[in-house]
Amino acid sequence: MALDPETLDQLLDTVRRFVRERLVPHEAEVAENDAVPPEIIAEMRDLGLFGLSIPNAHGGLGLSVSDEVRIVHELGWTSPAFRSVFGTNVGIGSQGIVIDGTDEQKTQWLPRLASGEIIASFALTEPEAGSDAGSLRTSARRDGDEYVLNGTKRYITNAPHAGIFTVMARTDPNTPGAHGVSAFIVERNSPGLSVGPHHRKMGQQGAHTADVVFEDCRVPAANLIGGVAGKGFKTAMKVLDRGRLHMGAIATGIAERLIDESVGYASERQQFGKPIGEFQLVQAMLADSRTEAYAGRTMVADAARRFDAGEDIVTEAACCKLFCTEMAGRVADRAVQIFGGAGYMAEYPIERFYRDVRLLRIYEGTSQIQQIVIARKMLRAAANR
Ligand code: COS
Repeated sequence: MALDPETLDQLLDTVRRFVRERLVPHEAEVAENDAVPPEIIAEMRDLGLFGLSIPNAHGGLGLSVSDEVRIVHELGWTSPAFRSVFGTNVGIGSQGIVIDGTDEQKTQWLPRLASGEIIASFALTEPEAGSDAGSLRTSARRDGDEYVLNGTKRYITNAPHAGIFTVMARTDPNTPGAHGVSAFIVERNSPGLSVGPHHRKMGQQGAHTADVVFEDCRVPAANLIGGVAGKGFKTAMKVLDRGRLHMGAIATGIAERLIDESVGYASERQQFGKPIGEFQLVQAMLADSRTEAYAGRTMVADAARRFDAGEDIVTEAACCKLFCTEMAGRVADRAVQIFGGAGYMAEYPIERFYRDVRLLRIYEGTSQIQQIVIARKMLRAAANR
């Protein structure tokens, strides 16, 4: 459901001020300490950020995707580690339940995710199954009223903080590929579930990922998402489609911040007796970044509108993820170039953002996976003409 324009404007204004006044001043500290301060997380809860995409009926703000991407765009103005705190509750951790969960599952879990009482993580990737998600090996064997899970999930965002995991596991060992996979809600304190130490990463310090190990982990059969086995891969794909629009929005938001930093520096930094922004070669970099960020923002808004209208947006979501994350990489690279030596130094934020944006082209489906999704759809459509 879309908010009325006035309420949306108020929410956008509140989030914009929160980002610029509360989050930006903490960026360096979060990177240094590899942690978002608890009082900031409490403020995120109060603002309703954990429940942006969860329906009103279950305690969230119930934003349409068009509204969600505008809010997420604002959040892109600061370190992506902040968004990551509630990002899995808004996106991949909760949406499996929102899209395909039973009424009981929604009632049981969504209000607690919307309030931020618990964090949800999305557990698809495995040591041997990344881009080829359908080859996953984690098994879920039915045993009476329970399933018994065995396997390892890798690089799971927010795993160290999660209260529940949406876990994709193979319920039918005789069906290889996507069709033997089911999705489960697995509680953190389930016997047989353990979370490894959080990984050290290139960037995005303050956002945590870890491996999740299932050793004869018992899960009630009632926690099978949607109550029907064999649908988990499709649930995961639908979750990722929506997530790719969200990613497009965050990438364009970060690009806007980097452009703002670049323009500020180009206006002040003097060389050859004048601000470097007066040189056309620097202007070209600024203009290319502005043009590409505008293209990204516009395509995300268009795809979100189509999503809200009920159109099939698989191709458009992949286009947004592909273009916007690659674009953010180019904008970050130009920002380093405009800052010159200062762009390489840790005392300025550019160096940190440069490392942070590198992940955008990898997680929630690499650029190459987006290309495959787009091209396959084109070729299939051509074959059916
Ligand atoms: N929405 C709904 N259903 C979808 C879908 C989507 N976006 N994409 C695929 N499906 C369905 C297909 O229609 C097919 O069902 P039917 O056989 O009943 O028609 C089934 O799912 C299997 O699809 P497909 O044959 O395309 O599966 P593949 O194993 O070839 O894999 C890709 C497809 C590569 C697209 C998939 O594995 C993928 O997205 N990988 C990347 C995973 C990822 O993003 N990982 C990041 C980490 S998780 S944060």
